Amino acid sequence: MDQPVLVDARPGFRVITLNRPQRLNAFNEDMHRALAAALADAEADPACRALLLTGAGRAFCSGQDLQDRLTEPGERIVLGGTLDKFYNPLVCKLRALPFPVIAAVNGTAAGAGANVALACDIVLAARSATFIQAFAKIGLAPDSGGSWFLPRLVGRARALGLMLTAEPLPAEKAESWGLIWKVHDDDKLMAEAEKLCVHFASAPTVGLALTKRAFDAAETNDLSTQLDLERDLQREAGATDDYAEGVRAFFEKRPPRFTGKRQNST
Ligand code: T3D
Repeated sequence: MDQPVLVDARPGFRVITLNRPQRLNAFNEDMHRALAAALADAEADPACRALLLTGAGRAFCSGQDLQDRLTEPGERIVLGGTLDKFYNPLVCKLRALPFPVIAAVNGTAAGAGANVALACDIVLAARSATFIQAFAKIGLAPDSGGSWFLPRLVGRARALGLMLTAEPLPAEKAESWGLIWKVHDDDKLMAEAEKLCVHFASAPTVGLALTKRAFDAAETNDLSTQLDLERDLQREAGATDDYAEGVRAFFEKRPPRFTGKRQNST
């Protein structure tokens, strides 16, 4: 049987591919478990300094596998358990990983699939890709962070429009609305995403992880709390070998050699 998730360990980063193309990479429990294991494995590897998440075939991910939600007439299903067990921890993990996570949205990203992409730090999309908040089409409310990410990224009017109509948002519009970072031609997407990972594989990883933490905390902090946090995070960043190397390299007029080490050597 095909693996629901493929992992390719490259020098300094990993490529994780959702691999249920016959269902447009819809999430079932096997794929959730495999993805959680792949993320834990990447996090535990000190050599992993970036992660690329993409989908096999023509889609990124079509959200929950609806085959697992088909009921007999009159039968009702209790939702929420899968969110507690899988989707919510997945979104939190993607945000908390101590290195940049890049989504390469190679095709349709629908329902939870769209919101898992938006939970990544940098979202790149193929020109032909679309983002669909598909929940309204089947009588559901948003999940996997959609009601949190969308209004923050594109404002309430556009967010609610997307949610209530479930209209597909083409990648180019997603880019111009500020939902995602960049669009690339379909045949260039993976090369561009990998180029970014190669860049992050020699970046000052701890500083980038602290940057993620600052941005996450800023969602709820007031300015003075955030200023205090920035001070504390800067203290941590300043204690890294990479900061010392960055300053030395600046004065020696050469490119820095960042190790990304999560613990400094002194
Ligand atoms: O625990 C919980 O359940 C709560 C959590 C909910 C999280 C969610 O994600 S809810 C939202 C679930 N997702 C959707 O509602 C999207 C369903 N899919 C679509 O609307 C369309 O497939 C797309 C817009 C994504 C793509 O359309 P199109 O025309 O390009 O492809 P298609 O022909 O509809 O799909 C191709 C095949 O994939 C098809 O199978 P077939 O007919 O060739 O055998 C289709 O059934 C299958 N497929 C697509 N999405 C899903 C799926 N199979 C199962 N689950 C899917 N989500």
